[in-house]
Amino acid sequence: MTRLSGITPSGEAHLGNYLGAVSRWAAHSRPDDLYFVSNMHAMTIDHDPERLRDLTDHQLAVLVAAGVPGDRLFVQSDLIREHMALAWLLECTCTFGEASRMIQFKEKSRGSASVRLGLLTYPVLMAADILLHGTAQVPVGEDQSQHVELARTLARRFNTDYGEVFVVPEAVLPEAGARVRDLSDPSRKMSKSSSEAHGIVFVLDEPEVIRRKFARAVTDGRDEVRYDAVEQPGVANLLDILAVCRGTTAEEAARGIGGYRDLKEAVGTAVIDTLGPVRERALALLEDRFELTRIRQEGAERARERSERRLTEAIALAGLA
Ligand code: AQP
Repeated sequence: MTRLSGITPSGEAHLGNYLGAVSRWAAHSRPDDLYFVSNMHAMTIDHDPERLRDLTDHQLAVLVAAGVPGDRLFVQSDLIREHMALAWLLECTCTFGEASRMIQFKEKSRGSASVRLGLLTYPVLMAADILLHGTAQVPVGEDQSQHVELARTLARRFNTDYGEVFVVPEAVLPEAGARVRDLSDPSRKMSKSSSEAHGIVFVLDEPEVIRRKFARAVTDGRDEVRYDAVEQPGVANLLDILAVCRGTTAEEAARGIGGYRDLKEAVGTAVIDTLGPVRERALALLEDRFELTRIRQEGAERARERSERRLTEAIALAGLA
């Protein structure tokens, strides 16, 4: 029952990635699960090769430092031949209409004079990621469920037209996790690609930087610490973060906190305590190139072994061997 989840190195890992996804992957992963750094997905828009290389290592180091088991991890481009071979078989299974109907493609290409072909075909690459590894379940939010639906369609069509080879995956709701909002604008989620750096807390931020970012966090003029996501979204975001770090409910987290200054102080401290050990381990790994390379190579070997037979069979069934 393989579950597959990925993180795209489109920027540095932030508190939202950590509390909403990575810490859960570390705490609840099962032996068959796979986690990967989807660095090939970071190329659908302008990118700097050197930065992409660094961010790929950075994301891998954060995953390991957070406690995601090394034997369930790999970097997508370490299997670039495998992923691209299957992506081609699936591109020739997918219609142009299906690819161009993807909502994310429409949204991300709207108003852009020059749209990369990769932006159109990226859901097919995602289908290849899913099908190559025999994934049965893909934990995704609403924004990615259409892509999993496409992977299901392509798996069924390939199985019917050429022969049974792919597990037909299903989208499953990720375990309820914190949805962390931008500290400078709580109407939007904390995002790697946001332009307002002070609204994002990065996993590798120094403690003083974290404290400063929380001190500047947007709240409101009431100075009343209670959980109301509609009327007080900034305060609710801080309480949500505090609650996840402390393992309590947001209402419990609010108890005993007199004003916004105290709230910001408390949440800053809780986040520093939560991220501190992860930051330390990740920085140590980034210094230790030998260890990071070893983790990467072993992950790639394991993922390749697991997927090899399926890919060889699909290539043969399609008439290429
Ligand atoms: N703010 C968030 N709160 C909770 N979970 C979040 N995730 C992302 N942002 C938050 C979860 O992190 C995992 C990896 O994310 P991703 O790399 O696949 O891309 P994303 O969701 O598009 O993340 P970003 O940071 O917003 O990146 P950009 O700016 O490049 O689009 C996922 O499980 C995601 O749900």
